[in-house]
Amino acid sequence: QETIHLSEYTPFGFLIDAVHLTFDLSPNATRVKSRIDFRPNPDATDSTFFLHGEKLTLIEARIDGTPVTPDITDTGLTCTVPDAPFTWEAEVEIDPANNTALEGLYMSGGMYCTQCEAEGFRKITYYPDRPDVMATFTVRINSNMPVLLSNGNPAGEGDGWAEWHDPWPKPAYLFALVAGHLVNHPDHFTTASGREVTLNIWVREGDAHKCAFGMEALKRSMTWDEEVYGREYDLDVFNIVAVDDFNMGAMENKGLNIFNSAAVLASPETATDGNFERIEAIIAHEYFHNWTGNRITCRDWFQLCLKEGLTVFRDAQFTADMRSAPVKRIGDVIDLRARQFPEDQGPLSHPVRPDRYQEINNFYTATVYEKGAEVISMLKRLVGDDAYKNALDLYFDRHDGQACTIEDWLQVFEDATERDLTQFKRWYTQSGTPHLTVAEDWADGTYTLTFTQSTPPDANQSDKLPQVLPIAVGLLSPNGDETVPTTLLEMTEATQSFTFDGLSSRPVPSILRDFSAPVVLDRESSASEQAFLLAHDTDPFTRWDAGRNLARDTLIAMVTEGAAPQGAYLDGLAAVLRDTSLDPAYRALILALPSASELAQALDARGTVPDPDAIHDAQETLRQTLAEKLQDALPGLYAAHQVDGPYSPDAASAGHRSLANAVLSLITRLDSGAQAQTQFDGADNMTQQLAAFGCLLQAKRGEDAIAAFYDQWQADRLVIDKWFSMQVIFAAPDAAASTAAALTRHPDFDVKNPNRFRATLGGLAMNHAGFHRADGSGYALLADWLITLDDLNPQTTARMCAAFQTWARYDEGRKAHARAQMERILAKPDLSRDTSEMITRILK
Ligand code: B3K
Ligand code: ZN
Repeated sequence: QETIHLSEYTPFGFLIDAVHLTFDLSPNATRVKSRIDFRPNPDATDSTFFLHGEKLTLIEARIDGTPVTPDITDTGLTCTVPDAPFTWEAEVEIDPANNTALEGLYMSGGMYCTQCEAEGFRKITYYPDRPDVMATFTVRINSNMPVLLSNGNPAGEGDGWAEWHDPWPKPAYLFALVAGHLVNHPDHFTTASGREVTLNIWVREGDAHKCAFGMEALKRSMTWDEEVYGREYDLDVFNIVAVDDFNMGAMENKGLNIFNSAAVLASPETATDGNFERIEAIIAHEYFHNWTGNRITCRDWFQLCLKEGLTVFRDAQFTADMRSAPVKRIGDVIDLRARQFPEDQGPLSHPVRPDRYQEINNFYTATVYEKGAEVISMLKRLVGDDAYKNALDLYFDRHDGQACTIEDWLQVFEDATERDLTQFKRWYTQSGTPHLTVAEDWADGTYTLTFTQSTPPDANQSDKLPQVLPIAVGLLSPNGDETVPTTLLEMTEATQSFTFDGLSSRPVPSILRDFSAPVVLDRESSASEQAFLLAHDTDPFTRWDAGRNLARDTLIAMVTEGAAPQGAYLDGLAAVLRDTSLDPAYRALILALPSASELAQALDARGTVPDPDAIHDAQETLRQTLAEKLQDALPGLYAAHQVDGPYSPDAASAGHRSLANAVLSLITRLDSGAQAQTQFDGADNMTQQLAAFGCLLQAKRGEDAIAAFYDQWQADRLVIDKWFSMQVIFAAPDAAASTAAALTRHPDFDVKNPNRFRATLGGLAMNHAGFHRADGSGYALLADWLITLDDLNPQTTARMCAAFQTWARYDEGRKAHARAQMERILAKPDLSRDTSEMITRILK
């Protein structure tokens, strides 16, 4: 396999003035005609005329009207061209109906749609398919489909055709085309400077009632980007299309965002509070890309975090503003620890800006996205809000219309703040999660914190250098008052001390407030101190984290020493639950236990081989103990947080439901599911129905609910995805693989639909003790299906290989099973580049 290196970047030998495309759509034989005006690039040294192209049948090619015969390989063509401006014309034929990889032009449920990022455009026509080649596109679509869409503004339409023109130069990865029998949910928006924008969400006829929330979220996003970043929309129309078969959440194509239907469609009956929140965030994310991604794009794919880290950071700010900032922050940290930490600390570790890849689709990772966003959050914390705003204004000003690098981005901050960011840049180039240890000293009213940072070596760097760490700290006095409010310490050395003078008593430190840096805080602290912070900390994040640490430590003691659940944790939790001054959503977060994989990671970090069954048992025991301990309070809490009236997905209502449903899950351990059955039978929204469904499955009395749920929702693909995943996620460890296997034989299982595949096999990977079954049955089932899917859809196959990334932390027996299954995958004939790269890296 060929490895591509960041250090080998060279500019393309030609610039493009304009691209004209004509599509004659037909399921098995779509013709694509291109007319592209090239001219030599004065900044380039290599003038080879190479156009990417894959799975294309070339019908004819011309240069300045004269037929030419290019040299064609599997990856593209080369051709001799004039040393002066010239016009390239080509006609190719492609087969969208058989495109199961869902990359390039493909069909989903009878409609045509595209996915070009990162390198899908080369499956549509011959083109320099790289993000630093930007051009204006004019697109004509010939088809008898009633709705014909592409990027930019409408430029004419008639019977069987439509034309679109996008005035903003863009790379090919932002190209999109849609043609289908669609209905629209229309609206409009007036920008701050008075541009009238037509908004549409396009869906299949039966989904028209699921668009209203997405549209409101879009308008909120447009307003927010004007108010907070001063960024206006720049076309006359903004279209969103919902597609059932899609490899990821959504795609920010210029003026024509294409969404996985699961990431845009929502109604109270069919979508949960969590779905609504996620939809709002994804709509915002894709919309925000219009500036951070589209107007300013990436020079090459190594710079992916330039647009993704920044846009994730922006969508997190948006959600924090729309909803509860602490709840959003805690949710993001849970996600970071669950997805990014294992990646950064395992065989798939790579820098936020990787420096090599075989298949770029394998680098749309939690590290690039979520750690990339953490890096921007740290930068903002270090320079301050005003300087951040000035830097962003300068960034938009200086680089509008360009394809940029991380160096450009950091230069903007250096120029706007006069800070030297040489050391900070390591966050982009050095992989791994720093571990931070803390020593304390107290003498004569002076309290000293000494931090030591270290990052374990990995395949990317054998010697890790100290990072710049913004460490937000507050100090509490023993009576619970805050004596030193949040202070930002800037750590740059491997070991560094910070002192606080004039204190009357030895304080209790609250360290890493708001999770100010993406590190592992290895601080030995007593249960009583954690309980103190859980009771008194003024920072919502560290307060929650104190509870989390207590839960983790008690679970670890249960697993390793057979200890009983710790009183400090149970008492602390009971107090939080009763504290009605706290936001219900926040209380629900404190009630949740660390996940099994987080515990496995914590055990591994302590040098103990994690036993998935023991972890599962400890979690079950702790939940049962909690339920019994809180027995008297539970019915009252459940009743107090029922939300009356018609369903609304707002954060406050959702918070009440999330607390009530966390309580319901405890009640289920005491009443064997009686209350859950009542809630399931009477639910008028999916949040309530699904929570009750989960309780019934957990109580092993789900049979009737499984049948009833299916009967009710069999016509709704998105709800049936939930039906598939819930049964696997809630299966007992010894039944998870067989449940998943049985579901793959269900008539509604569709290997070609990524949502259904992920619901079933991804559900298995989420069932920790079920996937990591000692007999290897979980690994074997996943491997069977990855081998089947690889021929059809390499991207989704490769992404799901990550389920194996933690394999080396388990015992020899499990390791042998995992290795054997990965070797079986590697041995599959014609294994895709995507899957081969993933498994090879994981096995290293
Ligand atoms: N930019 C797309 C992701 C494309 C993934 C290609 N494998 C969605 C997003 O991040 O907004
Ligand atoms: Zn993105």
